Amino acid sequence: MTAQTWLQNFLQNQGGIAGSIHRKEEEAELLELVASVNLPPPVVEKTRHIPKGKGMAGLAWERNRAVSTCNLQTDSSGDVQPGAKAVNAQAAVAIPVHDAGGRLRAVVGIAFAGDRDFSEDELRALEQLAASLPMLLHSSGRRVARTKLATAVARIPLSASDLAERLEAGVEPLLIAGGARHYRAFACWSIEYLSDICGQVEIQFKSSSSNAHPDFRQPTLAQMFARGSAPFGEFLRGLVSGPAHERARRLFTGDEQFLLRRRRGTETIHPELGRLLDDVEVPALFARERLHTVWSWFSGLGVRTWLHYDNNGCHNLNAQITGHKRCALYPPSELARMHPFVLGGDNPAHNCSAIDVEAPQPAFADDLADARVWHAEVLAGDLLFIPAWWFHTFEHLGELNSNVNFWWRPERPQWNATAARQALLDAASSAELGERTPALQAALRALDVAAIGQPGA
Ligand SMILES: O=C(O)CCC(=O)C(=O)O
Ligand SMILES: [Fe+2]
Repeated sequence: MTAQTWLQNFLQNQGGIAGSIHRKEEEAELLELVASVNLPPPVVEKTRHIPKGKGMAGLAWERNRAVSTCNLQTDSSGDVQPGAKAVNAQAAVAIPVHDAGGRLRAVVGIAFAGDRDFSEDELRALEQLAASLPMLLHSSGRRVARTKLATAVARIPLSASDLAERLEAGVEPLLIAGGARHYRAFACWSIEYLSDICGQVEIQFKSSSSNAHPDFRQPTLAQMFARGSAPFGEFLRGLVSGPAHERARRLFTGDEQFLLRRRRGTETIHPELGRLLDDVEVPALFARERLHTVWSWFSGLGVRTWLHYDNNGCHNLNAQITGHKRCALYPPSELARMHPFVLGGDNPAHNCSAIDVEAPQPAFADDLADARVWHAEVLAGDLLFIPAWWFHTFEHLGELNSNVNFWWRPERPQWNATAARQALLDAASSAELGERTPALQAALRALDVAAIGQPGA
């Protein structure tokens, strides 16, 4: 079980509506956020690291006992940080969690709907319940190593002097804070505006049986890759109306309709949706000749894009125009732990992982938890840089999420496990292999399995 799952269960059992886990390393001077439920992004940002004595969690550490408030919104004790008001809840408790040796290991936060006073007995009961957590965080050396591997993607300004070089090098993801705020799209994209300019355009969109896109939870390829069609304006209105689970079932991406493509020096702009390009700007962070493809993305609350790498070998700048997304990114060296669908298998989406990150299958859960991961909260106006070959998956958290992303070919293509494996796939698909006999399928599969390698090798 991960800390996130533990927290979800804890909230459910205690009737909490929002919560957090901050971990404390043995010698650390700060608490570090390792799991959260229903915290608005600015609160996540502000509470990523908490010093002793600051806010309810910092005070729970300092006082070594649970700290509670009857109402976060109206608290006047001084124990609650003003920023905590952004959490949509009232009563709250910060619970210190100790290991068997009595050392503080974590602080668990839980918030409830409505005012509530907590008796000493209730607080002790919560402490006892929360005490099952340190086993998760520190039950073995392996777990300790595992939870240390999460990195917050660095937020940097568009004006950072060496930005273009850092992107070209593609060593790690970056969040260019406010890097798309100057786009006209940032100021004016709304359902009304988009419907005015492109509302009649007939589009196709992904139509999932769940919130996952593609929906690899389904048994057949037809269900995994199902599509619907509608005029663009009608599609957009559907994203923000109707029951919550319905809103997450639809996703429009450039798979359905690209905005711009540049191939061998010639740019092709989509005759109808290409109009959207007038409201954005191709980033000046790479040479225009290197531009490969521009896509737009539109979705409602709750969509999950499945864990995958972009198989075009391009660097990617993804501009968040409206809404916001939470993203996890895994470096190409983690290929084996990502368990991509193998060549010669039933699933043709070879750049996608077999892992359902929202409910990891037992066979994959340890590898997913062991993989080094970068996390980013992408807010409207931000530009997220996804280096070539990095795996990524997004949770869509705004009411209307709209993005435009720009892929360009790196000047010096990188060679890593994922790039090498994709080269094998590309060679296999361009080779004239004739009819694929079972023996040939098995051989291709063996090659791909060898290229993917073993976790941790
Ligand atoms: O926005 C998303 O959910 C996915 C974005 C993505 O996969 C990409 O930009 O390559
Ligand atoms: Fe992608």
